[in-house]
Amino acid sequence: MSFEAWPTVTDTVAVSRVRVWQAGRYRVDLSRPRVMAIVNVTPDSFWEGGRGVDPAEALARCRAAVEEGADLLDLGAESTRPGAPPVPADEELRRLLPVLEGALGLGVPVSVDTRKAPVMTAALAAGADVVNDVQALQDPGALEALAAHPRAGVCLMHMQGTPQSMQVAPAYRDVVGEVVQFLAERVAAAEQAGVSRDRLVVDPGFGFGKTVDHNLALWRQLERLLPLAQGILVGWSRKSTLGHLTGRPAGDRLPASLAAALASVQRGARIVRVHDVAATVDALRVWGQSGLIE
Ligand code: HH2
Repeated sequence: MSFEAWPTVTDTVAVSRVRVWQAGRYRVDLSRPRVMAIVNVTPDSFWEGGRGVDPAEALARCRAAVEEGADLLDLGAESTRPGAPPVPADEELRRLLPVLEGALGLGVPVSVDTRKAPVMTAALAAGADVVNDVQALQDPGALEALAAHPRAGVCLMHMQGTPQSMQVAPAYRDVVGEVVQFLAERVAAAEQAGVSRDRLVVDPGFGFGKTVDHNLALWRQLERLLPLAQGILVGWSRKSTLGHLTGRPAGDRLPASLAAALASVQRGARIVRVHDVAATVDALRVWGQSGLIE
């Protein structure tokens, strides 16, 4: 990559103008990067370090993440790894609700990572602050579920296909253009349904129906998502593209994940979704002192 292709300090400062994200009980200032802790309440997430269905143990992971400096918690009760079997809504809620109830008392916004409208409805009724949807509120009833909660935040993510099929043969004519257009359409659909833009962040969906080259093309033009919503969220943590780049298994991808988080923030992302909170908080704290974003 040529030197000119890297963002300049001026570019990065320009994207840091205060944008506030309405996230349920909280208004999150996205002028500085935020760490979203992944707390999976699943038996089968792609990285074993992020799994476990025991509610007390999942809540302990939530507490630890907040102590380590997480700005948000993201609870997921259905794995979306390639080939993962779908989980029925009642089973997803059975895993999720006890953990959600406890997590809501920890002093940070709590997000629920789900694709299903009935799960969104129940989670929002129980007090969830944010819905993080890897299929961008396309489930019938999902837009209405969010419209019924006028302060809840939403992450709209791009995915090609479904988790069962997405990595079989991902194909695009113009991956960046198509992802930007899809997310712009989903933002418009949300606004039309009554979900205002100050509630929305967008995510290119690294690893969701994308080859390594597709992921890298999206990463290198991440700034193109900036005009769409209040902020950009990215999830690189321990994903297989990082394994492809380093030759390492998921358990050994922490350094790669930290580099990806920092570079994503420099490219304009303001929420990084991670398994390793303490390490990411430290990395961002030191990196921020370089003056790159403030
Ligand atoms: N990645 C995963 C799940 N949810 N949500 C957003 N917005 N962005 C992501 O990149 C993203 C996501 C997959 O990671 P993980 O939750 O660790 O694994 P699994 O789906 O296997 O539980």
